[in-house]
Amino acid sequence: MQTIFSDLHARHHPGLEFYEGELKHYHDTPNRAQIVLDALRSAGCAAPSAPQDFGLDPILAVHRADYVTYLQRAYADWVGDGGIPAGVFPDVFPMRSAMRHGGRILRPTKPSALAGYYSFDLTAIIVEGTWEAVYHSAQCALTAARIVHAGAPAAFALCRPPGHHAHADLCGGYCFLNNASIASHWLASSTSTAKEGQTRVALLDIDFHHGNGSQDIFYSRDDVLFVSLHGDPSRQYPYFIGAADECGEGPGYGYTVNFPLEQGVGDERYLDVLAQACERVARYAPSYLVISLGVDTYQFDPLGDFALTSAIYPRIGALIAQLGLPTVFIMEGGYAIEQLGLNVAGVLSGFEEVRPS
Ligand code: Q9C
Ligand code: ZN
Repeated sequence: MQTIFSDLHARHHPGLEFYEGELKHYHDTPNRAQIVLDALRSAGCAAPSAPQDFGLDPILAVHRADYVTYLQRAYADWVGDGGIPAGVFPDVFPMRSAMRHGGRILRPTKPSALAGYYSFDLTAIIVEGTWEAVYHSAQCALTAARIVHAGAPAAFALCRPPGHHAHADLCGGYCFLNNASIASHWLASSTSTAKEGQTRVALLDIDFHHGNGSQDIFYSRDDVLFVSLHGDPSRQYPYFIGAADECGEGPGYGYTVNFPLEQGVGDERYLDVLAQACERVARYAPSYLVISLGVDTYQFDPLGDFALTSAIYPRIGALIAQLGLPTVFIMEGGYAIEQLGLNVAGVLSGFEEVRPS
């Protein structure tokens, strides 16, 4: 299958993130993308293609315009205000009860406070090249969506930065623009293959972490089904949302499906739950399937607590392929550097064995 990749991802290279009470090395390192590329080349895959440019419109269809403007300007404004060159760090977050005052919170002008207005944690660090990187990461997702829309059985967007934690107006969890949501919305809005007026898209999130941004973006919609398997958010990042009783609201009720899982999940247990998730996708009978592909479910991932072995990844790809749907794979997390390439290539090759392109 075709891989879409932009080397402009390397413009985003924060050195530090804040967790466990200190500044530590940033987990979403630029070499993650290179490692996946190398593994795909070793597996005999075709060389990657550069993304096409869809402009800002498909991004603005998912993200708030003021947030997109913030992402574009944040670094310059921060440095202009005397901020450290290492990147933009929020120093305050809106208090929940501020929402009481007319259902909104005030938008500050101070760059460090504006960063808190548009962030939910301290791990989406904005540096000088961040906008360029996230813009092209989203274009990779859109290009892969277009390839599948044009009839390919599958395509892989090697996105970096990742996207599934980003909300319409919030960054966090190494994510700024929600690549999988942008691709899903673009496909759902495509009319050429709509059978009964509406194109349905299933977004299946298999990153270790709950896709809080994707869930929130589609929470009240029935034209995008969101299904996620993840470490239980009562125990694991991103915390606060992703429980099994979150099912969507209004017309979206029943179109959000969460499988929060216990620590130490092994291969057979994971495949059992993934089969349930796939059954829900099949029942929805979508025109397209988008996969938020994270491999931080791997047993030695520094940010996960599952116990999956590398042998599971081709089986995951095969299970997804058995749905028989046009499928867009979007790269999300995975931080066990030594096995990252093997695990990602495993999912894609497992898919291709069932559905060769
Ligand atoms: N002590 C993705 O996989 N920090 N994002 C965790 C653990 C944030 C993960 C801190 C993890 C974000 C796309
Ligand atoms: Zn993750």
